[in-house]
This record gives sequence, C-alpha cells and structure tokens, in this order.
Amino acid sequence: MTNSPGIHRESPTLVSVVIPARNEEESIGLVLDELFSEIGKLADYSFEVIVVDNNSTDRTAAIGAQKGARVLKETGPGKGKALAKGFQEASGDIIIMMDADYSHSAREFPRFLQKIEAGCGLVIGSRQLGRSDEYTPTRRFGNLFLTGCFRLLFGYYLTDALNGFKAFRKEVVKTFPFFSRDFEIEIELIYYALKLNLTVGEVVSHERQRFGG
Ligand SMILES: Nc1nc2c(ncn2[C@@H]2O[C@H](COP(=O)(O)OP(=O)(O)OP(=O)(O)O)[C@@H](O)[C@H]2O)c(=O)[nH]1
Ligand SMILES: [Mg+2]
Repeated sequence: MTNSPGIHRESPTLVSVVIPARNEEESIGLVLDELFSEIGKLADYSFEVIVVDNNSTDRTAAIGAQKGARVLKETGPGKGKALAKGFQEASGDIIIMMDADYSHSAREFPRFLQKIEAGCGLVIGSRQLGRSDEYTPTRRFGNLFLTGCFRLLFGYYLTDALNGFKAFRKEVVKTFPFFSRDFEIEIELIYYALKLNLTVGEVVSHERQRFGG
C-alpha cells in the first residue's frame, strides 16, 4: 500500500486478481480501467490480472486482452469452473476475486489487503456492512439463512458469505481440488479456509448496480 506505516519490504508481494466473465463486454473495460488505475497506487504490491472467460459470445475476451489482462478460456460452463481455472493459473501469494460487471471496485483492495496482513486467511467483502445497490429481499434472506448455518456449524459469524468479492492466501485454493460448477464455489472457498484453520474475516464492501445487461 502507498507508504503504509510500518511495512518495509524487500520486494512487493504478488497479488493475483481473478475475474470470471461471461458476456460482460459492456463492463469489463470499465472494471479493468479502474483496476489498473487503483493498483498503480499500491506500491507495496505487484499485481497480475487474470480474466477467465467461458463461452462468451461477445467481445469480453478481446476487450480484456486489449486492456492488459491475461485472458484465459475455460471450456466447461459456470462461474465456479472459471474461477477454479483462474486459481490454478494464479501465481500470487494473495488472490483477490471480483466480478466483471462493475459491482465491485478495486478502490476497496486496500481494505482487503490490510485484513490479510493482519492475519486473516480469507476476507469477504460484506454488502451487509457496506450496503448494496442491488440487494433483493430474496438475496438478503438467502444470505441470512447461510449466515445462520455457518454460525451453527462452525461457530462463525459471517454477514455475507455469498459475495463474490473475496481475498485470500494462496493455500486456500492450492491445497484442495474444487468441485463447484457455479456460485456454490463461494461456500467451498470458506470451507477450505476453515479446514486449513485460517481465520475468516470480513470488510465493509459496497456493491454497485451491475453495469450492462
Ligand atoms: N467465466 C464465467 N463467468 C461467469 C459465468 N457466470 C457468471 N460469471 C461471472 O461471474 C460474475 C458474477 O455473475 P453475475 O451474473 O454478475 O451474478 P450476480 O451478481 O449474482 O447477478 P446480477 O444481479 O445479474 O449481477 C460476473 O463477473 C459474471 O460475468 C460463467 O458461466 N462463466
Ligand atoms: Mg453481478
């Protein structure tokens, strides 16, 4: 981070940003423009940016590459499969995953990274704490239900387990094979972090309205 007090490093920590994207040509350029601008301010880290596309029928992959991301193609369908591919290819010590629809902002990266530096193995951006422009009652209920389950099963209080804006240490995705096809990968990630006895934390995160269809 820019001039973070007390942090002096020999070489910057590598962070891999993994972005699953399917038919996001309207937003992926904006997301990457904001991202490259923000990471330029974080001097204590270096970044690799990976967009994982599968079966897009629009210009998502072309725009991703043109903006400077490494674009991977996953043949199997689903966000879960795309993320697993990105995790496999990521070489950072820390991985940040975020959506391609402009809901998540790289401006929030410092919060996530600080929480990891403070000892968390996995950090979730919480829309419950940071509010959302597109939280529906069904989503809120789903999240509250899951929150309750986690509390009962693991004694953990999480306010927004399902958010796709997360940061974690590489062990979380380099130790076990992933089975999820779709959005259940959010739970698989938390499960693996807990299995590794890592601390799971949350940061305030604001969800913007998705940009484009
Ligand atoms: N590669 C890939 N990415 C996907 C797939 N399905 C969804 N995504 C991406 O995963 C992220 C989250 O998907 P969204 O469609 O935004 O899901 P959501 O936020 O629950 O729903 P919205 O309210 O429509 O934004 C986005 O970046 C999508 O492009 C898929 O099959 N393959
Ligand atoms: Mg979305």
